[in-house]
Amino acid sequence: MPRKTFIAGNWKMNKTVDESVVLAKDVVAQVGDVSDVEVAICVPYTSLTEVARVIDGTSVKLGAQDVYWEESGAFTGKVSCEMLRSAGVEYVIVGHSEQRSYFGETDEAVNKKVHAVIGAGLHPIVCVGETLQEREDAVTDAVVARQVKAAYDNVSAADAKKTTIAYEPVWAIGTGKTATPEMAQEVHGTIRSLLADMYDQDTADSIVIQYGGSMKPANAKGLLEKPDIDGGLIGGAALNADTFRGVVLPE
Ligand code: 3PY
Repeated sequence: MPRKTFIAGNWKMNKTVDESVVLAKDVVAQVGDVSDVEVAICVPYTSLTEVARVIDGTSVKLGAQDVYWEESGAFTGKVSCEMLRSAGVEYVIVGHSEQRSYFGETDEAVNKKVHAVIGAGLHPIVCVGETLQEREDAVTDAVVARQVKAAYDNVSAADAKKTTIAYEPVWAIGTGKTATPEMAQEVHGTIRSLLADMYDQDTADSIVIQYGGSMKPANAKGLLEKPDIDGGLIGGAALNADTFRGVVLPE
């Protein structure tokens, strides 16, 4: 079965509750009835419940930007999968490079989050990607393979099919630099082959692999035309409903 294109907006640490409601309404007006592309918006925790109300009854899905793997307890500042689920969340970003680099997120923590998210009946968007130094050192494939293998440690094929991978080269995040479609396809193809080795071809063919890193209307079509690029995790361009639409429905 062909993979459905999946575009998720990552609003990062932007938008108050009121601003989120305004943007979510604009997103619904632009892409709220799109059915051939899966569309999600990953909003700040504080805006989840209000945005859930806005998108209710539309085709736009709700996502969170992180989670903690424990179910409950003395973990000040953390939010559990069940809390997210009860707020209407379906997708959870894990292992974003900003979490890895600013907050010390390890491969092991990413794996625990993947298990917790799937266990709660939600869908992780697992972010992987190399730094500029790693690309220059020609270790991109090794870095991405290490991150994918670690994230999927002890995850069954059936559960792996519930996940999405976002390949986000760190050097392209928030910098305006984008990997060319050819560069991105090369890594996406490598990830798909790795998944086939780790699981089987059917599982590898089922997993949506998004590209992330300064994806915008001007480059979305070229990226999405590549055979192993199945969607995008969108930063800055997701903060405006017009540009977000331009990525969801590129011309
Ligand atoms: C970006 O495009 O900047 C992202 O980090 C998306 O997650």
